[in-house]
Amino acid sequence: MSLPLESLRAASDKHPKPAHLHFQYGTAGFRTLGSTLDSVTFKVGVIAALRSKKLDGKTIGVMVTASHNPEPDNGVKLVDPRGEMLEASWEGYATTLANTSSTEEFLDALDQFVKTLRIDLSKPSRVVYGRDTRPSGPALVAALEDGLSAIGAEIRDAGVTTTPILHYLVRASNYKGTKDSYGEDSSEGYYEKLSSAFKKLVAGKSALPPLIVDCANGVGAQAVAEFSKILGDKLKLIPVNDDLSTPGALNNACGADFVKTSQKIPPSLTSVLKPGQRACSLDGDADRLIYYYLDERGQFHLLDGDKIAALVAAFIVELVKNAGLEHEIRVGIVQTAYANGGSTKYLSQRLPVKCVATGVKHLHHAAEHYDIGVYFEANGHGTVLFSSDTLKTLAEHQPSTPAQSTALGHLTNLTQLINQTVGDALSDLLLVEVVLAHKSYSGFEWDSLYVDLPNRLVKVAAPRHLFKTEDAERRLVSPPGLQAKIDELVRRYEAGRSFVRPSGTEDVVRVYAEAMVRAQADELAFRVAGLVYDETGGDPSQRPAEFL
Ligand code: G16
Repeated sequence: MSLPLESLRAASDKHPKPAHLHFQYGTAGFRTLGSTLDSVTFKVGVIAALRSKKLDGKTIGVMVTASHNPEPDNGVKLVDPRGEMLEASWEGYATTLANTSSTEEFLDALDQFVKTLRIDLSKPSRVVYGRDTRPSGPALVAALEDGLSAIGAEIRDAGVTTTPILHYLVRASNYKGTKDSYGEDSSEGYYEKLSSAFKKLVAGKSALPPLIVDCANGVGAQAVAEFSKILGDKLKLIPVNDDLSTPGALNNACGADFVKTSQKIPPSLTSVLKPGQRACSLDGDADRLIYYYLDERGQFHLLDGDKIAALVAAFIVELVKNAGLEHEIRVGIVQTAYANGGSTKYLSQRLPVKCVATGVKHLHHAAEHYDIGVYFEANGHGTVLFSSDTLKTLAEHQPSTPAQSTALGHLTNLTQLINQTVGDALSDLLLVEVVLAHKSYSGFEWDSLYVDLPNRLVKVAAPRHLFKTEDAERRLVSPPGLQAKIDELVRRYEAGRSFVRPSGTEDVVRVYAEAMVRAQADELAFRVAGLVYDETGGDPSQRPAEFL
């Protein structure tokens, strides 16, 4: 069987590539201005179908989202059969195909690609896709559908949904009716699975105080509304920033990225959040979660991905021990260079900790090496993975005391509560609430697990292709000489640490710095940003004032 060249040609002609643009499958798929992504999304439809054929007709996912990015951005990423990110080698193929400049070049490259990878075109192809609430979404989904129909894929439209639900649907549909079943293959199945595990985990605990949820004016608002219906009094969620109709509202002065980066509450919460009350923010596609609270003096306290990892890991370690399984099950942590030095110190005194490059895909794969792998990026993106051996151990373990039996029950319910396909803000929220209920912690006690070093994240508008890193992105290898200048600067600050890396989702270079006191962390970040700016030939008259 050969490629349906005529239908592919006709469809491709409708989706020409903008001549001047280069596309790159980055940290989380293709991501740039939504108005430029028509040709890429069409081609992703074709690639998704070929990936499915290559994997013997397994369902592949496609999500149209730009997550935390501003509303005019959009993006498209592929989801592999177990609900994980696309296998790394295919990222390069996707980039090559996305940059073919004409229909003929695209068809030639496709033909080559099919031959090189020995894709059996007679196999079926199945693709499920969804999108977030961005205005550019419907047109991009139409382009995606053109690609899918040109190659004859079986399609399923999951509509406007969160990224984690799309990942869930991919896995649930591929493992339906098998011993690895992931739950009922529908969004209702997702809500039901998580809610039912949550209810079991908090049974007998005193009612949790209501939780304010900043939905970033994105699709997470939908998921919060659904969970509220099912959970009722078990957990009262108070949605804010749940406006899905005002243009420009998405991620604007709200959401997880705003809170983490600006280290303050969204202005819209000023009159809502009372001292001591805990609140959280999702991002635009609900795969990140950040908590926070104001103390009695009105001072802001951030409970970010590092704090979530510490809270959750300590709870799981305690349950493993109480279940009598501390010799069978090894818990480990995965972080990135953005992890606060305070958290790394705290965690590595208790557990094995590994540092990997930014991007959930890197953390996910590293976490798979542990029996239970807890991975979180500081930005609130993460989850917990239970290996198949661990699931077997939990299923077969014979507890010898009632306390062991209770702990074992909790661990088993956690395997159902946690969406193990990818970071999931709603699943993580329920997980955090379970731990807070069990430990009787308020935000204050949680925050007291360890002290964060003051830190600052700065974006520099510099040509990011000039920046290459090593050592899990902690050091620059290019531009040459810049790392030595950063090292020189860092030495002057107590507990100073700083690194520079090109973003994989925005056209910027990111600078992170931390130090013993706030003013020094800010100064170090801005000085390193200044070095980056100067190094890349920024116009001195345009140099941002804060880059000293
Ligand atoms: C994506 C990735 C995350 C990553 C973030 C920022 O998040 O899934 O793993 O931390 O981008 O990446 P970068 O610093 O390379 O721009 P999201 O929530 O935007 O999908």
